[in-house]
Amino acid sequence: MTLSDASAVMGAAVPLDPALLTRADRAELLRYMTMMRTAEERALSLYKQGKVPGSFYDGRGQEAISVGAAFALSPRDRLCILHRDLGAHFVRGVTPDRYLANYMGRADGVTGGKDGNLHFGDRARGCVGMVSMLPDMALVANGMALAMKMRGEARVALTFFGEGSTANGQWHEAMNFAGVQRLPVVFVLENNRFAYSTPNELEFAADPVERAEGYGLPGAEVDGNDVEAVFAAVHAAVERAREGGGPTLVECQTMRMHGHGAHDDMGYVPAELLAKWEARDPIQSYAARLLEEFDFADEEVERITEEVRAYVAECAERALASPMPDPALAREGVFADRWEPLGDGAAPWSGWAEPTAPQPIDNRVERRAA
Ligand SMILES: Cc1ncc(C[n+]2csc(CCOP(=O)(O)OP(=O)(O)O)c2C)c(N)n1
Ligand SMILES: [Mg+2]
Repeated sequence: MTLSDASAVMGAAVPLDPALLTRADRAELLRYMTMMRTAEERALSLYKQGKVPGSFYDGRGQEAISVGAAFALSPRDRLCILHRDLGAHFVRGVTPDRYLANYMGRADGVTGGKDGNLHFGDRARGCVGMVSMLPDMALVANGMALAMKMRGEARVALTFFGEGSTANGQWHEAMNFAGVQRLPVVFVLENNRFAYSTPNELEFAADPVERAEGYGLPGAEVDGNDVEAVFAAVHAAVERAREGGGPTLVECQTMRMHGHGAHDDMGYVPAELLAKWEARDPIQSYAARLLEEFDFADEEVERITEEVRAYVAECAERALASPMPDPALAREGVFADRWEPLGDGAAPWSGWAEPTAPQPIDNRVERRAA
């Protein structure tokens, strides 16, 4: 089994049809990964300037996972996004100015200044606010998936979590319940080799993907630094869930290229390990692949990078100009005082068209002509 061959571990699942991603989609995949990297670099520099209260966390090296996975969903699907998955927020339509403003605790942040971190979800875009206790978002995703199943909707819930989360009891309950109920849920596991300073070999004796069978669901293992491999595996899992086939655990092998947070110098990570993964950088390797395999010109790739840099710089100016929140609003929105459905957002990714489906909601996506 090779790490990049999702179809090998997915058994009978659909291998990635290369035509499934258009040229425009491929440019978007690169754009979103670059946007995540650039926005996080900018946030880190704001943190170092003392403009971010508290601490700072990023997903450097893991951009292919959140972008590839979120790209495989359609607008009416639902997401539980965690602390290394900024790319998924961007794919759903959160903009870097709102992300940067959030980290600085400003009024225009996604939480309006209530959280100075990544513990947010943009409800309007179908994303649930992050639950910090790990991996409780898996239980939230199960709840949404159960509701979708009970209503007969062809929709899917997806949640991310790190490999450290798989050692917590809640994780076992989530897997078991999803398996028993055949829930339309996709579990995306980011194995970035560490939970804080604890390495894989001290985390588990059996890799989590090998446990999937014990819960009665398929496990897929993919190269988490290959955005198309992640897309392929998650797309197959999403289609399976949508058709009533139940949950899938997709383990993405990757590396956390920064410390747990900006306060962590990760002196415990062997230099050779970092060097090995640095050579497999998801953004650089995808840019090279676009040139070699998909007939992109150097200038096109450079233009994407330059456009993203300029856009993130503009967004940073807007975030810095955002005022501090009005203290009178501190207690508003803390508890729900009315029922509000999650929105479907205006997910701006190309290629995936929302079907004009009759009730019950059938969210199967159809390809637009390339
Ligand atoms: C139940 C619980 N215990 C401890 C923490 C503190 N904590 C936050 S992130 C983290 C490490 C999680 O590691 P992993 O799941 O591998 O995710 P990664 O940070 O590597 O992406 C811990 C222990 C928490 N959020 N929830
Ligand atoms: Mg981890």
